[in-house]
Amino acid sequence: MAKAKRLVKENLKLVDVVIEVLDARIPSSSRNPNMDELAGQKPRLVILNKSDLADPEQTRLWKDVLAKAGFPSIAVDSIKGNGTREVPDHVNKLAAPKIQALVAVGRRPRAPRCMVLGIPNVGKSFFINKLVGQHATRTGDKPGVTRGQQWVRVAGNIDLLDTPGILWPKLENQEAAYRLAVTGAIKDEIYDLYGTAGKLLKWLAANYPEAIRERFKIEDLAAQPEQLLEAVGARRGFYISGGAVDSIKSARIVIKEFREGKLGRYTLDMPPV
Ligand SMILES: Nc1nc2c(ncn2[C@@H]2O[C@H](COP(=O)(O)OP(=O)(O)OP(=O)(O)O)[C@@H](O)[C@H]2O)c(=O)[nH]1
Ligand SMILES: [Mg+2]
Repeated sequence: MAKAKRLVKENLKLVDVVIEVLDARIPSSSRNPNMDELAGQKPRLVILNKSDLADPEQTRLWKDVLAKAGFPSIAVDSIKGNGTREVPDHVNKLAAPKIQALVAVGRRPRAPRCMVLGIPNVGKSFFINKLVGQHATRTGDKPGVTRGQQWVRVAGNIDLLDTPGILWPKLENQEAAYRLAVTGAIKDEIYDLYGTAGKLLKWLAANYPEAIRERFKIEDLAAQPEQLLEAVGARRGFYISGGAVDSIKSARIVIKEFREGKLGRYTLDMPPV
């Protein structure tokens, strides 16, 4: 982890703009706590990725919150490519002062350089691929920058360091850890699947009763998480030998369908008011 952080720090020295990829469903929980320290004073563009899975109204509110904090942001769907076309304009604008400063000391203007940062599974690779597209030219190692780094010239004349920097989320905060688990940012082996799915069902039952009533046909939405999971299993016909409901299988299905957006579009981190 220390090595990864050092690598990110080294790479950050090479760029003019940091592109911070967040999960639009959890813009706060998917943020690396060291981001401000790491990115320092570099201009930053925030990507609210997987916006196709988030509540559009909440995404709009998050964009306002971020703007007030000084960070321009774009809601992106890196699968379909929605939003990625806006990236070059933002980057060019953010890098302009730096490029102008270079010109002012007699250097030639150059393409802005940027790097993509984010915690695991927020969609950095998908985002980079969409940005790079098919028309990108690999500009190879830049002399005088560093050895072994691949730069890619992407549409809109910006240079992208094509290795995304992986950062780590904050897992000490239990609520954030739960949200990271639900959205798939932390490995399935290291969290309590049953507890997480139960909590999610309970939250949906309390806040979006129609969604789960329709999808899972659960009658008693006020029931405990264990009973909600059992109801899902019974409904879907998940039984183990002996006739008991396979609630672990229910849990797995609930998480899977949530992540695929089959239960609807939800934002788990509410924007601060
Ligand atoms: N619905 C949806 N899914 C996305 C989007 N972007 C990425 N994904 C999915 O999210 C998963 C992770 O995407 P990656 O691009 O591999 O994520 P990453 O940040 O590069 O992950 P690491 O390399 O592990 O750090 C993949 O299964 C993608 O299909 C998006 O905008 N919308
Ligand atoms: Mg990746």
